[in-house]
Amino acid sequence: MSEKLVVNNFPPIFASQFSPFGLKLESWLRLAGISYRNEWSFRKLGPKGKLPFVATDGKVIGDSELIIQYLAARTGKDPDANLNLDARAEGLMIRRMVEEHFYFVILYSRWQDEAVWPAFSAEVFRSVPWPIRGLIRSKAQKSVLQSIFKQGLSRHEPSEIYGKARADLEALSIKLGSKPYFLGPEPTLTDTSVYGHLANILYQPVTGQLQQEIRKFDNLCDYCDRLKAIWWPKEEGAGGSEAKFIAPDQADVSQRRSA
Ligand SMILES: N[C@@H](CCC(=O)N[C@@H](CS)C(=O)NCC(=O)O)C(=O)O
Repeated sequence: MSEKLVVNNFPPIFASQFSPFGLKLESWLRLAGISYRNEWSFRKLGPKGKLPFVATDGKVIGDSELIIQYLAARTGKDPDANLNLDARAEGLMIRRMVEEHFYFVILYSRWQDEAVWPAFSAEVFRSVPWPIRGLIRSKAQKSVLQSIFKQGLSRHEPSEIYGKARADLEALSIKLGSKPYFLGPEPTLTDTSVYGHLANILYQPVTGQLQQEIRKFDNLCDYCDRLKAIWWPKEEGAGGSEAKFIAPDQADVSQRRSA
């Protein structure tokens, strides 16, 4: 890549990248050892109308999975390179469950559950000028609530919604067992996805039922602590709070050291 990768994400809150997909992408970049710099915005929603997206090689690419596929091929840095077909299939199924189902429980727990929403929204919209803060906040909430309703999750009772989350977590806990990572002795793409979603809630200072559900699974909590210590050792939250991360194998390190 000719120029440093630019990662567009939401501004961090609670010292964390609060988009699970954004945290997945940044964690993967650290796992792969690819340098990047962040640009944070609520408004720049990328080529697919979503965050995260990246700009590199004169291209703008949206969707964490497509971005990662592109970068792995482009740089030859692919933590999944040695996985066999069975492990790849298992990883895909785990990511699909976490990203296409558990993610909606995260949305529900933050944007609809009254035990979390007031404190969560106060933090998310803190940087919006106060005369328009209320309007932006309710517009954003309306849009998220519509997406959870259209997906179907919020048509259930709260007890059913958190019951579904518990089932996802139990499945993850069983699959992880006593292994350090989901697919083997080293972390892979799938771990960045699971971490991006679980750590986002586990280390969030606003507690709520979803966090309590995660806390019931010791091996998942230990797993998040383990990955946080590798990828985000200095962060107070789940990670993604630094404006800049320079991979150790990049030339800029020498400039930083001599600065
Ligand atoms: N499949 C996408 C999902 C990205 C996604 O849903 N991003 C959310 C934030 S976590 C977003 O941009 N939402 C804004 C919107 O839908 O308007 C990925 O892997 O990047």
